[in-house]
Amino acid sequence: MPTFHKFLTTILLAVTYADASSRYATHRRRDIGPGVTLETYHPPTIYETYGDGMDHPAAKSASGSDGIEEAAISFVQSHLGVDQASVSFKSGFTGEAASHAYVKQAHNGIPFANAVANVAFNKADKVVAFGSSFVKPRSISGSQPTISVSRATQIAEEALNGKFNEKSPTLEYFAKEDGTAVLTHVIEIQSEDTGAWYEAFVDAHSGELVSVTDFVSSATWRVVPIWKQSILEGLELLVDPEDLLASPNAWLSNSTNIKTTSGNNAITYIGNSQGNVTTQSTTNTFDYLYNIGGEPAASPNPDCARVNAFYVVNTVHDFTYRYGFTEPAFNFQVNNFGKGGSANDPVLVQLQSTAGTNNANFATPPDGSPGQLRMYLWTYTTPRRDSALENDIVVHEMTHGVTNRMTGGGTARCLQTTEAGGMGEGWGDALADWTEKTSAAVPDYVMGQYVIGDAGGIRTHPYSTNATINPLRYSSIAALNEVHNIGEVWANMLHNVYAALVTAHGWSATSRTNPDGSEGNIVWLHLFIDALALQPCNPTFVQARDAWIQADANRYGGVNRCILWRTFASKGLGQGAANFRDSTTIPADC
Ligand SMILES: *[C@@H]1O[C@H](CO)[C@@H](O)[C@H](O)[C@H]1NC(C)=O
Ligand SMILES: *[C@@H]1O[C@H](CO)[C@@H](O)[C@H](O)[C@H]1NC(C)=O
Ligand SMILES: *[C@@H]1O[C@H](CO)[C@@H](O)[C@H](O)[C@H]1NC(C)=O
Ligand SMILES: [Ca+2]
Ligand SMILES: [Zn+2]
Repeated sequence: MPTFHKFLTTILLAVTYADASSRYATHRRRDIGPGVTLETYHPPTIYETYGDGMDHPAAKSASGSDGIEEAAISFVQSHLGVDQASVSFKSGFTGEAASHAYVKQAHNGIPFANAVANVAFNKADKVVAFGSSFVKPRSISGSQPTISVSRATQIAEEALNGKFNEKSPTLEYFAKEDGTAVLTHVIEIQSEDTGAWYEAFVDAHSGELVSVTDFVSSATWRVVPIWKQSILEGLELLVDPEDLLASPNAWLSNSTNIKTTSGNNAITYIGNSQGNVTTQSTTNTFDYLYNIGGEPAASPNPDCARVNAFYVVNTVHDFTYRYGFTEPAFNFQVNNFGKGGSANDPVLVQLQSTAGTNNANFATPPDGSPGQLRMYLWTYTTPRRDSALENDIVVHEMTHGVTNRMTGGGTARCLQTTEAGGMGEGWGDALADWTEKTSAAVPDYVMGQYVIGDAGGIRTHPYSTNATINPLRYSSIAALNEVHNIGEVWANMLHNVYAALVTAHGWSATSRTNPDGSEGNIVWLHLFIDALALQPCNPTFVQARDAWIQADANRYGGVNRCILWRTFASKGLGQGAANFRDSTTIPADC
């Protein structure tokens, strides 16, 4: 289907980040599948209000339903200077204070999908408001389709990765951004897998997917985006950040109209009550600012903290899901949607816990029992700082859940030794490091700068490809006995593996939702997740290295084998490494 693929490539390229904000009123960009983005168009809307009201051509009585229809059509005709056949009545009703009519633009008796108008009349039968997105197309395509509904259905199913839901398709015109109007087959497509539910507009002459309506409404979150480290880099308002393949019912519970920071993957609350959540009874907009000069417990900070932690934990759920931390792989969800694994184990995210200070922890019980993430306040600064606003801390903690569940088959018993527990700390830092990349560059990475109020962060060294800046090697472990310090050795190795893979294969900006690319950052996370399930219970560094190399053999036929050996060996974890004695040896064929 050359037309289709060419089209999707074009719409992907046509969207540039820079001009996005000026297009919010007329455009919407949607990720509709792995690596596929569709930008939909809605003609500009004019809106006029008239206070006490304006007379209109059919000023008889707009209150009966026939009256509204006639009055609205004649008003639109005269106000916009269009003929009667261009206006088709859709619906209307009379309320306590006004009567409302909704019309559509039409051509040859076929309505337009995205060129509509609404007229309101007051009790004195005067027009009080008029909104319109009617268009004056420079060309209109023929009103007899030349592409069949069944062909259009195939195109829509393939593009949206779902199935036609048997709702009768309709024929409607669609006003395009280039000033033309095209005839479209309108077909509903749903996906059981992702929960997606779209209306697809397929050009009935060219077969092009022109637009979609997305019926799944989700939510808006003001958060520290996952690619930023902390609140110091600023909050942003994100719309629909969830990945519906990983979270089919989105992040919020669907059982009630009252939405809270409680959903299928996580419950985020403050204090000792799981009911102490942030609640939105009217809209799905979780929009709270943060006052950095105020204490974490002073409004609006608790709400912002709950929303950000909820967002980060769900985001980690979603992208690790894409790479294999799924229901049968022992993940954390209330409802497993019949996909295997043990259910009823969301992550309970407790913020501002008074059980401690200057730390955070994650308790991972076996699959089927909820994980417990506890975040404490940090007291190095005045006011104190809440680690819920430092994404790397939240990601680090969530990674404990991922690694404890995936190593050894969901028993949560297999990262208990000092060496394995040390790597447990390292994986968390390494995954936080991964989430914050915004280009192929691999700058030094410093954990925990915000909570401690110090650019040096909470570890002994930055993670770095420069051995002067981070001299840690496999043999360094011999002098270390604390899991976080041991973890730094592992995280720095993984930082260097990441750099080597990105150097070899490039970098993908869509790695969190598209695990199918060949870029180095995608390869790195696949090997990271795959190796967890491959490695033995309570692995050593040597065994964990072997699991990465085996993961590469399984997934990529071993194409990265020498890159992995060279990088691990550069840190002393070469072929002869044992008992914290370095080896820089690599296989002879590397
Ligand atoms: C709502 O959620 C429940 C359980 O979480 C699920 O069984 C049900 O299918 C969901 N309903 C919809 C419409 O998504
Ligand atoms: C609930 O959260 C608020 C902050 O929104 C906090 O002040 C209060 O102490 C919490 N209640 C309990 C019972 O922990
Ligand atoms: C490594 O870091 C040291 C110390 O900051 C610096 O002098 C050196 O130029 C760096 N090497 C490279 C290759 O960047
Ligand atoms: Ca589970
Ligand atoms: Zn930790």
